[in-house]
Parts: sequence; structure tokens; C-alpha cells
Amino acid sequence: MKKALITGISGQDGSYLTELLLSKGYQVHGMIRRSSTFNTGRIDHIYRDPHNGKKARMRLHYGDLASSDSLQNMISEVEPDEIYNLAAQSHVRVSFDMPEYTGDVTGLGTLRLLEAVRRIGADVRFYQASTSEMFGDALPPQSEMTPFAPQSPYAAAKTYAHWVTKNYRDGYGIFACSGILFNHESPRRGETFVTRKITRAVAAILAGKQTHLYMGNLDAKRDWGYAPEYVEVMWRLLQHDEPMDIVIGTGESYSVREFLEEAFGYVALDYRDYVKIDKHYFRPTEVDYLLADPGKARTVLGWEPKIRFHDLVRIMMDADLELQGLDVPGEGKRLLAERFDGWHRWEDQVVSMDK
Ligand code: NAP
Ligand code: G4F
Repeated sequence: MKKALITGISGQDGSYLTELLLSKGYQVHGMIRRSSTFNTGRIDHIYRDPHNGKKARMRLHYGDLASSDSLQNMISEVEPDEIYNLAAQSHVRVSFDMPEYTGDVTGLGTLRLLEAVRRIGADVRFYQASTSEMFGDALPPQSEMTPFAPQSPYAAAKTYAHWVTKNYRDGYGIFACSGILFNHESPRRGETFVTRKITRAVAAILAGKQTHLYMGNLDAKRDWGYAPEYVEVMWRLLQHDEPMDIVIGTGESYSVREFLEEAFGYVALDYRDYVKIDKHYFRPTEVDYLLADPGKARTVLGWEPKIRFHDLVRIMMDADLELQGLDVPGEGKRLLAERFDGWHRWEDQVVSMDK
């Protein structure tokens, strides 16, 4: 049985990746942060009490990317075949408020993990969660050949982590890969990222719990895909013969305004009646236009996304309407049933903040 160690297992991607790896027969070890309340809402449905013996193929360990000792202890104890480094302070706007912390966790945290692998001499395949934010204001479309031009402390920290991953591959022969993933969303997306903020708000407005939605820059364009499809590429990348870096995105880009139109339009509302602008949500420097050139993923990994922008909005809208106990148009549910079978199910998609 292969063993995987996932940092950031409690996040959006960590939860989907865990389901995928369990479905492939892996034993999954996840690092979680100690907190004063439970922070495992996205993986509670998978968790089995280890006292139940054989059935418990997911184990959780306390640790933190800021703590080298916790990383070293975990790797020594688990002896993983694969490490997926998904943990990060992952919010771009927040990184302007907490630049030093973001650099420490998102940037240096990756170095700590790689250095632990090197010192222990672990024979392990390593995945680094790199990001399209590293391209910053580089002209679209962005590919593996596009020079980085980070526009935030988050993007600068991720660029450091990306280069250090390559350095440990080149310098020490570690099988280390970076997936340069464009934005990917789902019903499990954190509530303060723009897509989920919008779909939750539309549902809350329909439920009569909210009257307006305060937003920042509506003109920014993003290449939005569906998170479960993206975690599958993480796994595929580590199964390849050679370690490499790869861009993952849909090759289509839409503005935040278009997301608003689509989400409100799904339930026959006009976003202009509800959205107000609050400068608080603008960033000191913005990334205007991200658009992936996913050619290498297509040719080298045979990867092609099945869910695109319009489908994604419907999937997220159905989930948030359901959370509010409202009637669900059901187009998103139908799409998922049609295009996905197997490793993740509709009822596991919905994650409530109140959980
Ligand atoms: P997410 O939902 O924000 O999850 C981040 C995870 O990191 C959570 O499990 C969080 O734990 C954990 N974490 C934060 N600080 C930590 C620390 N100091 N030590 C250990 N764990 C810590 O992020 P995501 O959307 O799943 O993204 C996964 C990774 O891909 C991130 O590195 C992100 O930067 C990167 N990425 C994301 C996208 C995207 O569009 N989603 C695109 C490109 C790259 P808590 O639950 O305790 O907070
Ligand atoms: O949803 P966002 O906060 O995501 P952003 O900044 O693109 O970052 C996400 O994707 C990256 C991949 O490219 C990841 F690396 C990163 O970890 C994260 O997952 O914002 C998207 C756009 C931005 O241009 C932002 O200015 O939406 C704009 N926006 C407008 N109003 C808003 C809002 N963003 C947020 N979060 N909240 C708003 O009210």
C-alpha cells in the first residue's frame, strides 16, 4: 500500500486529494494545525477512528509549516512514498496584511519540508502547489515558458517556493515537481475567495438573510476550473517517469463581473441590483488577466478539463442553494452525475461554514 503525506489536508484541495488517493488504495497521512476548535470540516466525512483498525486509511498528525521539527518528525514516522505540499497562507489579499507570516509559511515552509526530506534521505516524490499568481502581470496566455512577475507577498512567497523546489530537484536529485495551477473552485472553496463569496451571497439573498454583496475589483479576469479535476493532475504528475513543472488551467478566462452575471442569472436575479463596491477589497497591486496555455498538460499528461466556467458556476450555485434549504435548479447536480462517477459524490461536495 502506497503512503501519501498531505500538508494542507483540511483545505479545499487537500480534502479532494484525500478522497482520490483513498479511492486508489493509498494510506493517507495528513498534517493539520492545532487549533482551539475543530478545523477538519472538509474531511470529517472521510475520517474513521483509528481504533477501528484496518478501515482507518487516513491518519491525521499535528504539525505546522512554520515548525521544522514537526515536519522532520512526521516524515520520519510516516515514511511516505509521496508528499503533497498543499499547505499555505493562500489568500492573496490577506498576504498584503500579513506579508511576513505569508513569506514564512508559504515560502520558507516549502524549504523546511524539502530540507527535511533531504536530511532524512527519504526516497519520496514531492509535489509543490505552485500558482498562476506567480505570472502576475505577464501577458496572457501564460505557459511554463512565461517569466514570473509576482504582484503580491503571496505570489512572491510562492515564487520562492517554486524555485527552491526546482533547486532541490536539480541539486539533490529529489523527484520534486510543481503544478502551476490556475484558479480552481468548488462547493468546498473557502468562503472568502471571490467565487464562493458570490455563490454563498446569492443563496443568502434568495433566502432573505442578506440584502447586498460588497465586492472589490470586478474587472479582473481569471481562468477558473473545477478543483476535483485539478487534484487528479497532482497525482498524475507524481506518477510520471520524470519530474517536471506543469501549467494546469482550462484555457478560458472570465471576469469577476461575468461570474456575478452568471451566478445571479442562474436564479433569475440581476447582480446590479445587489452588488456594491467596497474599496477594502481592492489590492495594492492587482493581477488583471490570467489565462492558461495548458498545452503541455494535454500532450504530456493527457489531461483535459471536463468542467468549464458555466458548469462550474451551476455546480457551486446548486450546492450553496441546497445549504440554504432552497429549491435547487439542479443543472449543476446533473452535470456532475453525467461527467463524474466514482471517487467523489454529490453529498460530499457541500461544506457548511457552520459545521
Ligand atoms: P486552502 O483551502 O486555503 O487550504 C490551505 C491549507 O493550508 C489548509 O489546510 C490550512 O489549514 C493549511 N495551512 C495554512 N497555514 C498552515 C501552516 N502554517 N501550517 C500547516 N498548514 C497550514 O487552499 P486550497 O485552495 O486548497 O489550495 C491548496 C494549495 O494550492 C495552497 O498552497 C494554495 O496556495 C495553492 N493554490 C491554490 C489554487 C486555487 O485556486 N485553489 C491555485 C493555485 C495554487 P487550516 O484549515 O487549519 O487553515
Ligand atoms: O478569489 P480570489 O481571492 O483569488 P485570487 O486572488 O485569484 O487567488 C486564488 O487563486 C490563485 C491562483 O491564481 C491561488 F494561488 C490563490 O491561493 C487563491 O486560491 O480573487 C480573484 C479576483 C481578484 O482579482 C480579486 O481582486 O477577484 C477579485 N475580487 C473582487 N472582489 C475579489 C473580491 N476577491 C475576493 N477574494 N473578494 C472580493 O470581494
